[in-house]
Amino acid sequence: MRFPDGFVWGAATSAAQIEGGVDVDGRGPSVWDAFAARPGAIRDGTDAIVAADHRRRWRDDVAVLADLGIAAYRFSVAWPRVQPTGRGAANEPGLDWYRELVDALLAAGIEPVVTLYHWDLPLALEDAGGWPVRATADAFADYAALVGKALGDRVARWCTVNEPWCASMLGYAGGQHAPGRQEPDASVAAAHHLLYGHGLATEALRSSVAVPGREIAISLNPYPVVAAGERPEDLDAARRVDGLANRWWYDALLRGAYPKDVVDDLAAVTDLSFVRDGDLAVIAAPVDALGLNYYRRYHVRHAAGASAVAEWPGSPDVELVTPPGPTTDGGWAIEPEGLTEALLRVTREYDPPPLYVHENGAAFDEPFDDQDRVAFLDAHLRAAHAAIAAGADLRGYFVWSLLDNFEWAEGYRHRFGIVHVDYDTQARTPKASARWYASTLAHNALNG
Ligand code: IFM
Repeated sequence: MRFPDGFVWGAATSAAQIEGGVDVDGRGPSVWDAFAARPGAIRDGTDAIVAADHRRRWRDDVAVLADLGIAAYRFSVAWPRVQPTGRGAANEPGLDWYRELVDALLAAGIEPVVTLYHWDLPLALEDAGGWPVRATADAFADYAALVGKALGDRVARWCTVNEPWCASMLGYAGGQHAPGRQEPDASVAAAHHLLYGHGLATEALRSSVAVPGREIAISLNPYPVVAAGERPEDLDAARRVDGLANRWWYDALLRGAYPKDVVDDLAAVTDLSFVRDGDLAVIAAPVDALGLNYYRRYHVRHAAGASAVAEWPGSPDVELVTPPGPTTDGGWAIEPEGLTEALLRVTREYDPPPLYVHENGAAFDEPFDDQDRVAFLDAHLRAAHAAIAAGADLRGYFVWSLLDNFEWAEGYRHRFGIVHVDYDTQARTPKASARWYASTLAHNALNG
């Protein structure tokens, strides 16, 4: 089962989940530092002050990537390392480290893929209102320009924002992610400003990235939605969740308008008065690629009041259910065919730019011989292959994640890495899945 020539095989991480080194380079505090310090916010009571200690051990991690033959490494830049308060001149020691990391990757023949925002908002910007405030999007554009200027002579592939649905809805509506606010109206403003910030950052990167083959993308996390019931209200619950999880983002980015039914649903919590003339044109300025992060489908039914305080602003009566069948350690149903569906849905309904799976992986607590992860990755790569065969212009796949890491509100309970991290010694040990992935990408093909 061969993949197209030139298919990009990668691995992904994010700054807040692996770097640690919060006291190095003059880095400022992020919303996740503050959130993790709140009693009860992180399930196992941990924080990301050390995480996988990547800020200090990054050379080892580049060596691991090289040893596995991974062609592209998608990592994120920590905004508070570049601008400790989220504004003002660049903090050069922070940028210098990212320059060093990029140079080491390039020297090892590994292509860097730089994500600008993977949820670690500088705390000072949250204190000034956070993503619900328009000024945060303007600040993000300034930050994008600084990073673009520093790395734009050596990095071709960029991602502006990772999973804006999570950053807005989990952070400002459900509150299970930083900054932990439960304000439905603010979550929608955050969603809009994350998209607007993406558009502004795309403009900034276009003028600063000079490497041939420049590719600017955003990474979304689509969830194919299945109605768990046949009542009209179950179908309506599925429509609502599909609207907020998927169509809100696709429609804005690829059609330049928010979907009317979702706007109507949201009228219960917001009048969208923060959307200004011209914003949607900025948001919908063409990107060169679209990243999709796939983990699972959503199975949804109507249940009165089930989501009164949750990540579905304007829809207090939707409930997510787990279908029968195998799950990952996090309880997420394993449904590889959902990846085919996600890739084909965007292909058929939106005429998107070239696609990448920017993240796909699973939590399994199998320290070294992680056969469940091998089976998961194999099944999902087959699903990706099926989508290509059916017409999706999929150009690459990034496994989530290179390393075991800080899984946000779950702390260190869930291990997503193909490389095991011993958090006592910080030793890295490639798991069976890492060897399997190395062999797969070396052949550019799956067996049979
Ligand atoms: O760990 C996260 C990542 O930060 C964003 N996408 C989903 C992953 C697994 O939950």
